[in-house]
Amino acid sequence: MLKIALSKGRIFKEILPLLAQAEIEPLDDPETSRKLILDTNLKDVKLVIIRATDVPTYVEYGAADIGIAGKDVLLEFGSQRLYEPLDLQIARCRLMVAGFKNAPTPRNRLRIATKYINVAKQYYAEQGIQVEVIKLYGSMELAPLVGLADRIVDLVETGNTLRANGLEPLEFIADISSRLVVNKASMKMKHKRIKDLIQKMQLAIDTKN
Ligand code: PRT
Ligand code: MG
Repeated sequence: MLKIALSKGRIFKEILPLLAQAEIEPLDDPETSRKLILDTNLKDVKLVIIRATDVPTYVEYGAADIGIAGKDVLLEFGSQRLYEPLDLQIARCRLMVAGFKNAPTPRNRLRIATKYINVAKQYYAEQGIQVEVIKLYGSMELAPLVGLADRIVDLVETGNTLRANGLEPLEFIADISSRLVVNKASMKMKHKRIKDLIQKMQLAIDTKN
């Protein structure tokens, strides 16, 4: 059995063609089905549908052999506990610092609101800037508008969400795309099956680009 953990939404939509190249087709649509474990055309492959931020945890503990997760999620989770053999080059965006363009320098420590607290702390530590990082779970753009934070660290694709709230991207942190991650024990125990899957997906990515 091979269990693949992934989130619904943009990652699910964009991974479908790559899965198809690996001859894997889900039998249900996670947007309409309430099932959390989806069967596929292959008896020995199941898709486990979970929150994007939970994917690395499922894979670390072997509840899924393989996961599909954004590099943003993986940077925040840490890279030591999983293998990351493949850049799927889907769901691309950038991790940025954003805020008001001409905001005055705050008197006290800069306050940063984000769901990426580890990434934000590391980014500012590397520059020797003291910041106070505030953990949020969504709608980061709101924080500067109501005076909760001076800046945010968030994903930017078109920049429309920032602009609609009077904010601008200020500093680049990282290019983001989705990655295939593998549980360390699964990589050994199911090596042939997983290597075959990676090769087929790699080929699909190369032909697409
Ligand atoms: O929604 P939920 O809380 O369940 O989880 P999630 O938001 O983490 O999941 P989802 O499906 O929204 O995103 C999954 C992954 O897609 C992320 O982890 C990223 O790796 C990737 N991705 C790519 C993005 C975007 N592009 C993106 N634009 N994830 C989120 N956004 C959001 C961004 O946070 C901001 O609110 O879209 C908005 C910005 O878009 P623009 O085009 O207005 O700049
Ligand atoms: Mg979302």
